Amino acid sequence: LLGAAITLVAGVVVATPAHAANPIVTSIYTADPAPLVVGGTMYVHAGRDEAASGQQNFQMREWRVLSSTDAATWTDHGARANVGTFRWAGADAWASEVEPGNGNYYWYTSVNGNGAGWMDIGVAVGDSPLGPFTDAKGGPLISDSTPNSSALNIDPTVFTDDDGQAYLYWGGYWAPRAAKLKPNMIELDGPIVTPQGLTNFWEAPFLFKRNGLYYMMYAANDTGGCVTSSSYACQRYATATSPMGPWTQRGVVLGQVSSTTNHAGVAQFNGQWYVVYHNAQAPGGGNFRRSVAVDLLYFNADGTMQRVVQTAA
Ligand code: FUB
Repeated sequence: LLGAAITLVAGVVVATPAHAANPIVTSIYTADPAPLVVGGTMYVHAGRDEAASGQQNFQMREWRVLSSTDAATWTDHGARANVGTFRWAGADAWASEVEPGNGNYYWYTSVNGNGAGWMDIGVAVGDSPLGPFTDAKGGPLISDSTPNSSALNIDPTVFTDDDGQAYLYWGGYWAPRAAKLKPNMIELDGPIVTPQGLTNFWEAPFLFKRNGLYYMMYAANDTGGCVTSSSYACQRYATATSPMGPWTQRGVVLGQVSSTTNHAGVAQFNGQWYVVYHNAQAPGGGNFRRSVAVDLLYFNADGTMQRVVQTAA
């Protein structure tokens, strides 16, 4: 465990920010983490990988909540939503993210609609980051039949700007999508658009703002040399002066991880920036038995991001 350390360097007391021994949970496999800071707690909403050893496809039926008050010691609060939360869904509790709004917490999820095609995006609502959560709409927010939504409808990220306007990004397999949300957080406000500038976008967008600049991290199935084979992805990032873009490509922030998929989120917590992502490092882990990890994230003075140093412990 790496807690906050105090070191004496040349007579100056230097506090090393806390971060976790990675992976942060090893009793189960966890994936697709999305961090959310509320007060003095960092929550991580994540899926659970239930694939058997050697199984070569995802088996995911629930979303769990992890939390920490120091980014070093983590509590697993168990499953707080699952495929059954959505009566219209049947399988595949893929990537998700929770966003506050209207005094509630909205859990945007990738889930496979029953007979409705491939993947949809659902939204559940609860009155705390831990829930309990119930279906907020009674049907998908984004479905295969949503006009102009020919992207794979996975991996929602929601960001609420300082003026209260919320933005939804999602998508997979080369096709990012974006739309505004109405104040009720469960309906689109305006058209679905294809944001420009997200080079080599594959999946897993994560939108946040720092010092007035918008940042989009995403998994890139990359031709630019950041992965050893096209089975893997790295996390690229882009910046924009508007939450709908256009986006300017800035480079790689998180290189290839030990799982083929690469899914990450960012949060500022107790004055330190963190990246939360998954890999295959837990005992018995693999591409379909992934584990959440937390590492420190640093920005340069010009707002660019330093490449993350992945730690194992
Ligand atoms: O966990 C299932 C899918 O794998 C997610 O939706 C993607 O982001 C990738 O991590």
